[in-house]
Amino acid sequence: MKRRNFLKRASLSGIGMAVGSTLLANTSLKNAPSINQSTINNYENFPIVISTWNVPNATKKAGEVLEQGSTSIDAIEKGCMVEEADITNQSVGNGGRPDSDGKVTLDACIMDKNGNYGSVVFMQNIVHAISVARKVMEDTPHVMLAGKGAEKFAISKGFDKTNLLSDASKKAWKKWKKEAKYKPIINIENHDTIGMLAIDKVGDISGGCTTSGLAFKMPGRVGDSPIIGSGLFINNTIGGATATGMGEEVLKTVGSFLIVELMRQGKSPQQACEEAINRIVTSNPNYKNFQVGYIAINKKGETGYYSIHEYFSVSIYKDKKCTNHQSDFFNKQM
Ligand code: SD4
Repeated sequence: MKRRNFLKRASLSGIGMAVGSTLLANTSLKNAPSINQSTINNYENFPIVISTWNVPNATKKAGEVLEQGSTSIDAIEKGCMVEEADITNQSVGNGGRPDSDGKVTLDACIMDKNGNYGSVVFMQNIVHAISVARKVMEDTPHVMLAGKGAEKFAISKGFDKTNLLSDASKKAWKKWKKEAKYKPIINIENHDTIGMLAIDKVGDISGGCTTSGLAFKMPGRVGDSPIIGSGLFINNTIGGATATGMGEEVLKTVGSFLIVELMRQGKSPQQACEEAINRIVTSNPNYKNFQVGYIAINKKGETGYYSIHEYFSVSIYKDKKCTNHQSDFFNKQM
């Protein structure tokens, strides 16, 4: 091809020559991320993964998947699966705490670099809700499947039926039942819904969120975690955000979408997370009684995290290392 024609084609596709052949080889033009100079400069810092709570195993797993050159969506699925399979994590997947009837019901969602989204809500008997959410995204014309329909779909896709109620969670439920007080307050110190955001080696962002929801919740209750814009939102030209904590408050403020929009307006991930927490505490005087935590990442790979109360933490995979960090928080007078 003559040099003049090559240059013309490169500029028509919106991809500058500086991006290099690796990116061109790995990214179809249709799916190409929005590229500007600041993102190109940061490619050497990628991949990056950030997760809610101290989940080094899951975060490291996602990081390792990315180091091998896989896509961010693969890393999200593989990373989240680690916590879903961990029976000692009583907030996610197998071993999650049940609802007030003693049934473990899962919510999960996943979102890719092209804005595609899949979720399952109120799904029982299947360990890897994140993988079922991905199948909803990739293999159906829909974005969300609920309850028995989600379970039936999962089984049709080859997922095994499993009793998700562990002995520890059954014991906790029996103890709770003795008091029989319905008080949907998320405890501040100890809950580990996993929200995860990842940038792969070519700078594409995906995210996922998976949970068994509020412990001993009303049967049928669905939180923020599987809801697009609330528990998770990704815009591959801007960044992504995900949430943990009292889902009702995240839903009312559409927290993750808000954070991504604030980043679009120029806020850093940290400033955007703080503003989203601010929206909750200024609109709900009851904020002292519940926790919400947000994490965010932008296209440059900058991260942010913030919560209402103390004890929120995050795991970050960067430079081939996974580290845990305590979050700064709003309610310092408590
Ligand atoms: C929910 N946001 O169902 C979830 C709960 C959670 O750590 O994040 N727990 O409301």
